[in-house]
Amino acid sequence: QMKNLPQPKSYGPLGNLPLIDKEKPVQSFMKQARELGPIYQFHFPGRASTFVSSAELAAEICDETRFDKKIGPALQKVRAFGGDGLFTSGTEEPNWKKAHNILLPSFSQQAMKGYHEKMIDLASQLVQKWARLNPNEEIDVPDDMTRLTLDTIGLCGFNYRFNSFYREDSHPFIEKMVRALDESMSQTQRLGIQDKLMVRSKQQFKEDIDYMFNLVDQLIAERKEAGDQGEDDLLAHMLKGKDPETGESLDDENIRFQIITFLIAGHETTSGLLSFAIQYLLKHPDKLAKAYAEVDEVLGDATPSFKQVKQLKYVRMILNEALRLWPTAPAFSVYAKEDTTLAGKYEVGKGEAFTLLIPELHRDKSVWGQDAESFRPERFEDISKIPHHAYKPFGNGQRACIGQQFALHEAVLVLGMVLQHFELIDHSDYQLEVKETLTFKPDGLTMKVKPRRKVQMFQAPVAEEPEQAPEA
Ligand code: FDE
Repeated sequence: QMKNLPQPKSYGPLGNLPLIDKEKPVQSFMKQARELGPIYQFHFPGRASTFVSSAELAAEICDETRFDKKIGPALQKVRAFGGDGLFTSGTEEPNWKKAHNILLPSFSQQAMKGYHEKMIDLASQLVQKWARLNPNEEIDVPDDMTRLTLDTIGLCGFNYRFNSFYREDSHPFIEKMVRALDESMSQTQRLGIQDKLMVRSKQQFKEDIDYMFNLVDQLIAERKEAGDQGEDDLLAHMLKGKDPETGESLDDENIRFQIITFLIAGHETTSGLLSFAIQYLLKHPDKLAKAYAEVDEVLGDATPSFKQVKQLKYVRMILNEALRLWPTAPAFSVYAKEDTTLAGKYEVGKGEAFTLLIPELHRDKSVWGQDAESFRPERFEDISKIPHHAYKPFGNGQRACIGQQFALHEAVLVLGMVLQHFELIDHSDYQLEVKETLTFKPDGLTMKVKPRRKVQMFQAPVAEEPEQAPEA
């Protein structure tokens, strides 16, 4: 392992563990980066992690000829339910490449056109819900965004309706999934012996995973039973698709892992993204005004078309900037494929791993400027000016987010429709607190809204049609 790297204060056999806020591990690592610099080592009992956070070092570890994605301890735990699905499999595992090849066409621009109408379906459920609130009612922003994004990936991916807007509480799948993610995060921070004693948590973990498996297996079974009805969703592609390289298709167990992966990856992160964007708009009335102007000009009263979503440039810039300050998937890890040198000065042995702290990279003043901490969507006016390895909210290279276009199309469409219909009100003078469940969310963010225009609903005819005289 690398020597002579900065390290925080050590506590005997516990190493640096006591420095972690258990509820906010990534934010604890971010804090250490600010004190220790762009590369440092953090010691857990029995293992160490090396964190990097500058644009210079990010460019190095994003070189795919020398580094590849590492399934670190946290992702290892998530494998209990993500298995060898896309997110939690190593690049060298046969199912990674196979699934990657089979699923890539499901995320092309062409495929987005097919999802557009379904995305509108769910976005209108959100708009209608908010339009029917009484003036004094509060909106729990992350809650409603989670309803929306879960339902969207459910419908676009598997033609399944979670119908989250018709439930008081979240769908049971969410409760179990959040608890399972939480447990995998906690397991990585417990000492071996502590972890063995957590019998109840382990039992719960198993029950939660069983529930997820059952729901998903049922979905697969129902689709198989119904036979091919010409669906053009992820599930259809998984069941029918063949890897052009090997001619093989995915087996049932792997399809189960992929579905769970897409349900998790496809909604937590996008829901956080929309929530952070709203948080920043509540705090920046000038940017909000600019966004209203764009939405009114591009959309007017119309339901957004696919093309109009592409024209909402400023809304997209707002989302890019929210992802810069709070990338909702905040870190990823790589390992060295061979012995190598980092930035000309750090000797790295084969197999050694690095974790990139994306929010710190996104605040590197040497590339983002002195105002790196402020919310300024205008930075994204000209994407070509953003240094290539300074912005990684969707990860890197072949292991980057396959759902990027999906998430952005959905988020632009939803934020566009929200701004089209509502004035956003920061009724409680919200102060940002970031909650972690492997992903980031603004904790406890609520707002109130006032309608800006009439929301389309069923409308009673103004007067009865006069009876028509029978034709002669
Ligand atoms: C992926 C991803 C990533 C990378 C990670 C690592 O490297 O480890 C990241 C960073 C991300 N992703 C991010 C994000 C953000 C957002 C908003 C999102 N994301 C969204 C989404 C949606 C969907 C559906 C998704 N997403 C999905 C996904 C997947 C499947 C993956 C894996 C890929 C591979 O192949 O590896 C990802 N994602 Fe994401």
